[in-house]
Amino acid sequence: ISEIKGVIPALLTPFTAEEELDEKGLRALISHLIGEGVHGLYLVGSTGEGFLMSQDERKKAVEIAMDEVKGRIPVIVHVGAISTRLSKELTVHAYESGADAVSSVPPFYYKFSEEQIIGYYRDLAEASPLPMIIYNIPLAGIMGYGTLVKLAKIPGVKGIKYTSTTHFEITQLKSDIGADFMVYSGADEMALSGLLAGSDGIIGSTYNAIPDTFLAIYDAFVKGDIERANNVMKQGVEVIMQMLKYGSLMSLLKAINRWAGVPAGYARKPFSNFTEAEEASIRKDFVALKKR
Ligand code: NAY
Repeated sequence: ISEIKGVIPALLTPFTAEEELDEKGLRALISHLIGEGVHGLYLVGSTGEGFLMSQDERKKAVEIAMDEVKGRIPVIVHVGAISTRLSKELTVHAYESGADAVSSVPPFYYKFSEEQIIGYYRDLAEASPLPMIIYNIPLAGIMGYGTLVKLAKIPGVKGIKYTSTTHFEITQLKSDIGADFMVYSGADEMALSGLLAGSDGIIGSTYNAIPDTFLAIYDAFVKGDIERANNVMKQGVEVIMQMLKYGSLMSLLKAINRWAGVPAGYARKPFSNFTEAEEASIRKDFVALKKR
């Protein structure tokens, strides 16, 4: 798992305007991002609208992606579902499809106990030889530090995608669990902070649209040029804050790709897509932002 590091887009899943999984779009987006130089991909997570897809669609998206990537960069597959049984099926499928790691949010909605959550991860870790990356994100209910430490000690659990802003816990995890426990920082607007706290990589939604920004931050960080990293981060924060204004991030990230000639499609309902007039006006906002 130590080779999975750097800038890792939480890949969008392109759907057609009729909401069908868009194989051509998915392939085009992947080949575009690999061309931009990203270091890995995180499939069917929150950004990938995984929870809006059927089991079969999730599997199909993974198969298409693995075929398009062809081993060029590592792939992490998000296998989270509320039911252990469903998540295990996706885990085994990810393994058989050649993924490099799996990742999962904790089971949510029913307020499962800590014991049940630990049992969930243990079952998934045992379901395949793949390293499991736990996924702490407010959308599924943030797990406390004590729980994270217990989870990190489960055999097969090799890392965490840390999508919370309390970055001192990244530093703590690295010293409490060990330097080889992989940490991926998931708050795009805090990418540099995450790296400074000790993260091995950064996984995020906006990397689908502005991978160059994060590749520049990562490159400067690795070379020790923190001033340059910080300057690029500042510009990135401005763009991300603009992106969050329209209330439908996945639709926006897909639209930005379409404007650049990458057919990333549309988001699935209940997410809303923009009308042509809305897109034209949003596009102007971004052109204005670029000129500043
Ligand atoms: C995933 O699984 O798709 C992610 O990694 C998504 C992480 C995102 N966090 C949330 C809460 O949605 O990329 C971030 C987020 O969109 C970004 O930081 C902008 O706020």
